[in-house]
Amino acid sequence: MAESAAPLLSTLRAIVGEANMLTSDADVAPYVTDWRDRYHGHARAVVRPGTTAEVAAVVRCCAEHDVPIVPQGGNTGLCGGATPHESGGEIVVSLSRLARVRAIDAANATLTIEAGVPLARAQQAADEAGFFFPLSLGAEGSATIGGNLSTNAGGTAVLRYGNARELVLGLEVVLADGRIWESLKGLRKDNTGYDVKQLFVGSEGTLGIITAAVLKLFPKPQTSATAFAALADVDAALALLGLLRQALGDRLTGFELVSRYCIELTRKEFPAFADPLPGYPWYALIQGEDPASESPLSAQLEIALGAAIEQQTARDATIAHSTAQADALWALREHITEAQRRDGPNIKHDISLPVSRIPEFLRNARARLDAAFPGVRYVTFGHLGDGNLHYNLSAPEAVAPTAFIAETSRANRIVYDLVAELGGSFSAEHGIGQLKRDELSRYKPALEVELMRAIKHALDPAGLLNPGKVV
Ligand code: FAD
Ligand code: 2HG
Ligand code: ZN
Repeated sequence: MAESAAPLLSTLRAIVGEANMLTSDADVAPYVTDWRDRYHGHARAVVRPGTTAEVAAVVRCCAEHDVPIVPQGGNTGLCGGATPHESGGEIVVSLSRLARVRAIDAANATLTIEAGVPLARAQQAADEAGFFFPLSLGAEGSATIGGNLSTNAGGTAVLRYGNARELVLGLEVVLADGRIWESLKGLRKDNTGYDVKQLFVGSEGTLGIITAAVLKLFPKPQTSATAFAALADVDAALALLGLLRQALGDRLTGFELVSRYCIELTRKEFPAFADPLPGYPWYALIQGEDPASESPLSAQLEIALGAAIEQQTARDATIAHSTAQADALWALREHITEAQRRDGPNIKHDISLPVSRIPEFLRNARARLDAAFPGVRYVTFGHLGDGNLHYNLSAPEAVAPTAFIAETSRANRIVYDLVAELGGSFSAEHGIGQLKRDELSRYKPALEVELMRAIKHALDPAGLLNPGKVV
């Protein structure tokens, strides 16, 4: 480091104020461990700037002192991207105080919002203005817009609305040297060369710190329908997906796959949840939405599911008849991650495949993993409509979770080699962070990694933004 910590910390304190400069172990603790409790780091300090100008001043100060920075939003990321390293040399920059809704442009159907706003609050702001912001995920109460964009988050409505990348029209970003790049015009068309904002989306804090964004708004759904279907196998899930696409078109907004074991695990940890259709190996949670208020959506969904049962694509199905019933079905689905966390440390695989190859993947992966890890528990669920599975593995009952976790590389090789064979990706929506950095060099073409490094060097030549993450 170029200088001792004292002038650095006193300058940072002067920028953000005493109350927003955290240095004691107790104050810093929540910021140096990830949601899964998998990574434990240290930091010189956590700073919480309250404005873009303060973020810029913090970054400039760190650049002058040659001190690396870890940007952090809601700290719900699943790949360790927001956790500082063990060295303790980094400054965590928490964006949580950049939490203002700056503007809603109704005619342009856009929301300009600061990076630290939690996703649920952004949804609420859109709703209050008579619009809909469709990004939706289990951690939306804490995850922030800046984190969502930096990880290019997916979630449960990608089928209809796309990933975070598709929902952004403009960004304000603090660059590695502290300059502010402001492009918050909110244009739907702007063909003036490279689309620079998209470089920052999915870059996980390695190219710049997002301080604000212009987001696309959509008409508010006036009618919605939620159903839960029981399936004999995943081939049937694909057939049902095709059938519902035909029946509902782009009013089919979500199609989630859930295995029987996920339901059992979730009900073990949360016994109050009902078991909607016991006795089948697989389920699909189906969401339909229509901006029209007099929509035949529910009736059409019911007819389509009836036809699916008749032709034995689905074995059984239930349609929610109230918001409470719909919420209960979604709560069961959204608590799988927390249930698996409570059950013990596990190996996560957030994989992406052409939807058509998912049954083949599941058959082959199971055969290979059963042979390597007898008794391994498969916690398989995810966004089937997007070809995105959470193919998570929990330790066999007879094996201590820590011993199983020690086998992560062996399990990853089996899963990711097969994903690569089938033309898929080892990271669908959670990103790379620290967790999948080695996989990036292994599975991404060397030329592509070279291009990524060139971009990183161009935007952050000193390597001070979230070093050791992504690339
Ligand atoms: P953080 O965890 O704080 O940070 C994530 C990364 O972004 C880090 O690399 C960090 O350095 C960087 N970063 C954060 N803010 C900024 C910023 N302003 N500028 C630059 N870099 C920044 N993800 C999905 O995609 N789909 C899901 O369905 C989903 N469900 C989840 C359910 C649960 C229960 C949990 C715990 C997580 C889930 N996630 C999901 C993962 C997580 O919520 C998302 O990755 C989310 O987008 C992270 O937002 P965050 O604000 O918590 O980011
Ligand atoms: C989800 O879809 C999240 O619920 C979390 O992406 C997935 O727990 C996981 O692996
Ligand atoms: Zn997911």
